[in-house]
Amino acid sequence: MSGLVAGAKRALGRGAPLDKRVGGLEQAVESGHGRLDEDVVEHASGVVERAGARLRLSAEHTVVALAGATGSGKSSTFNALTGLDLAEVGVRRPTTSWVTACVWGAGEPTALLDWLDIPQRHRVLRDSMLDGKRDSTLDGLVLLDLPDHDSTEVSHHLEAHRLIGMTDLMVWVLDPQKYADAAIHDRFLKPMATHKDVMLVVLNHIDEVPADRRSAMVDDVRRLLELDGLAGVPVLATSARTGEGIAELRKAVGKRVDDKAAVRTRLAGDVSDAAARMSAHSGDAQPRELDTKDQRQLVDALSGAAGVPLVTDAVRRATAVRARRATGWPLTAWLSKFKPDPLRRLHLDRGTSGKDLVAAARSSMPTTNVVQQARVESTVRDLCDDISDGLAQPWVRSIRLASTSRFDDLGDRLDRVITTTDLGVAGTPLWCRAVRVLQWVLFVTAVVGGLWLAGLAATAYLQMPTPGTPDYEGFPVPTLMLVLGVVAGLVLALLSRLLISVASKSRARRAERRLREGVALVADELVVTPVSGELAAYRQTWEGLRTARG
Ligand SMILES: Nc1nc2c(ncn2[C@@H]2O[C@H](COP(=O)(O)OP(=O)(O)OP(=O)(O)O)[C@@H](O)[C@H]2O)c(=O)[nH]1
Ligand SMILES: [Mg+2]
Repeated sequence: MSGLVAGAKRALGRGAPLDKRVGGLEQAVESGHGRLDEDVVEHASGVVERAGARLRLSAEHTVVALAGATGSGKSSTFNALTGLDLAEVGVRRPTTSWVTACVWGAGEPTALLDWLDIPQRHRVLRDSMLDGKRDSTLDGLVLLDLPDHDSTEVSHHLEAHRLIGMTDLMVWVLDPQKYADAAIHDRFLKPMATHKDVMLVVLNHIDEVPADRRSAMVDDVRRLLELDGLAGVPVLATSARTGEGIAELRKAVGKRVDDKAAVRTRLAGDVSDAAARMSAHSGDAQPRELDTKDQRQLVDALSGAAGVPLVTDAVRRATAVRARRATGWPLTAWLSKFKPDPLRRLHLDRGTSGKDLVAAARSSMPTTNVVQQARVESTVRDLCDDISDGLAQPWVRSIRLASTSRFDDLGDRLDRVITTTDLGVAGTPLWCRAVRVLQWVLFVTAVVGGLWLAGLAATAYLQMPTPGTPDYEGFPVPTLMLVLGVVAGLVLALLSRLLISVASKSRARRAERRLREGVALVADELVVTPVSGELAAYRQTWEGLRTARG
């Protein structure tokens, strides 16, 4: 496999293109912001920013940093690789305070060096120092001599740390005395486990190690690296003083510079790292949505709390009372006038209420009821518990927060639904009016029949000649009128009762439907939308992190 192909494969990480992975991480940062731990999001956001910036800068250059403890020989190795005596090598420790950059190849990658924040006076163009004797094998290399990371000088490790975060390839310079120091392994090498493809390790000062112990020491370095999760990272034994191993190091660096994959591989490692950190915090449970069953349950509970069943029942009873009054036998209908109207009692007897009715309804509706309010809260809490089951704590918290954020408005808004919804109870049904006309016709017939009979009785009582009474099929007409008028009226009243029961139930259902629609709108605005917003943010984060992980 050619170096180029291998490099390209490494750059692609586990398959997804790097730009897409950075985009995924950016999406996760955006949706996780304010919801997940600030440090974790901040770290990922830094990676997105850095990756974006580095990808816009020169892809022709590979930034390689020499990092390590003070005295390990970074500056000496820098000089050995450049073939120039550029970096200050000192006896007094720490020596290097400022980073120096040496660029191989024609021209200075100014934007890249600016981005790395390397001062002008610390930039060296190697070709310009060699009087035209160009060595093109390392063209594109930007070699950095870093200050030590274990310094007593805080500014040194800040600078080293900053640049370690920005370079494409890291060469860790160890020395025989300090190569096993826990400080470097715990603070620097272990956290770099995802970056082993962009790392080289150098065991310098090898000339100071007796020849028979050298390979055992290199093996020991490898063993420690394996424990750090860095198995496979090349380890080279060098002596910056005698030049031993420097040619091999130059070759190893040159190969990485040549295949130009380090930039993307390093960034892919950063993205993987940040995505893994965020995933550990954000969790990996499947995203979910509020389904219609959840929403129905919520509307049920809110309707109950708002008093919808109470109002619905009042609508049913009021319709029945009014219809009975309209269709009953005129005598009993008149008597039922004295029965109270359930809707009027709830101040909901009109379609839409005036101000006074709103005020009255507020005091009479049960939303102020502590038990109902508790029911609403526990339903919303149960809904949240259900929906966030299996999600990581930050999301459980954000969903709960979102679901209760508008609780204060809930009571008022539900009250408004009850008092402003047109319940559709104005006027009695048309058929009732027809029945009423018929009832009156029958009533008048009975009365006329009754009066007629009374007249006949009176003339008979007064021994006056009785006028002839017409008959129908052998039955006297006034008797028929009285009996049929009363009987038909009562039968009609009874039949109407059946119809009333159906009609009042249907009106109650219509009122309930309208009220529930109103409650559903409130539930949607105050609970469903905020909770769905959090669930959508979780999905965005989850999907973004999946893309970022590649
Ligand atoms: N014997 C031997 N001495 C070396 C080797 N490399 C560096 N030295 C010496 O070790 C001392 C420190 O070397 P530097 O190159 O300044 O080390 P450094 O890592 O840059 O140190 P800081 O800049 O302080 O972080 C100097 O006296 C070098 O001459 C080596 O391979 N063998
Ligand atoms: Mg130095």
